[in-house]
Amino acid sequence: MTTAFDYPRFELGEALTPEQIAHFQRWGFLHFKNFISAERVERLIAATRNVERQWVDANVEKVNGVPIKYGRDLDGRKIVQRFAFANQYDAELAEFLKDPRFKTLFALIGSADARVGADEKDGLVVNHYVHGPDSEHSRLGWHTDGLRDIFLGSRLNPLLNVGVHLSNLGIEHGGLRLLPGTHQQSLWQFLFRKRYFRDHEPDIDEVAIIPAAGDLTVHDGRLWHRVAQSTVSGEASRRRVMYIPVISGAYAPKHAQSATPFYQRLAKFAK
Ligand SMILES: O=C(O)CCC(=O)C(=O)O
Ligand SMILES: [Fe+2]
Repeated sequence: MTTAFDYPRFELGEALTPEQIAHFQRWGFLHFKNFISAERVERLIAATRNVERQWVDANVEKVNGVPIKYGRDLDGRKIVQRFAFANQYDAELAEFLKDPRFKTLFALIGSADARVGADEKDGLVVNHYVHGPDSEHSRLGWHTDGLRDIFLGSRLNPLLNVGVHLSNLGIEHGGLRLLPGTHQQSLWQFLFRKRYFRDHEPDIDEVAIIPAAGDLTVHDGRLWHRVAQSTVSGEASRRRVMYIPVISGAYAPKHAQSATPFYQRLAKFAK
């Protein structure tokens, strides 16, 4: 079962504090309260709906080579459950990525070329989970976000995955589960600690991230994590979270002709 490792919640100021940096270095993640207001949360959700409408209408299967995951909402309506590069389809989302506060996090990467990957990796990812009869997306197996770099044949450049949480969660709603400290591990452990995307079992050492809407989290690209399924179903299980890649290394923008990365096939097991 999930342990009650009660980790500290921080506030994001003008600069990271030594305590925040030390926590990140030791555990590989940080949780900041109240990054955006409830009103901003609503606007961002509306923006994702706008993108969803465009993609459902046009039957968009991939954006810049990255497959878009569809499912059915509780009322049977077709919805997007995993967006990639959503920022390229909505001005509000594009603007959000320019929030100067994301730059405060660059210090965690310790690399002079740290940047928000607006047109790299998967761009702005939005996950919309709902636990209902026809939802295709209610959980996600154990993985690290850095594996894709290994598959792409490049070395693992420092990578942060910055989560902006748009739903109020309790532990019963499932959600992000992290294995603290696993960002400092051997390559073997990085590759084989668990079976990528296939393993869903809770880990005795995992930590449950329980955010309120508007909170921000950061995790290291090498940290093992999963998304637990909600133990309640229906409307109460709805969970939306956006992920912003903060990356380093050679600039590698994606475009409409980009090939589908091999690791995306692994992610197919993600149910
Ligand atoms: O939904 C989440 O909180 C995490 C999703 C995730 O790990 C991913 O998309 O790589
Ligand atoms: Fe992930």
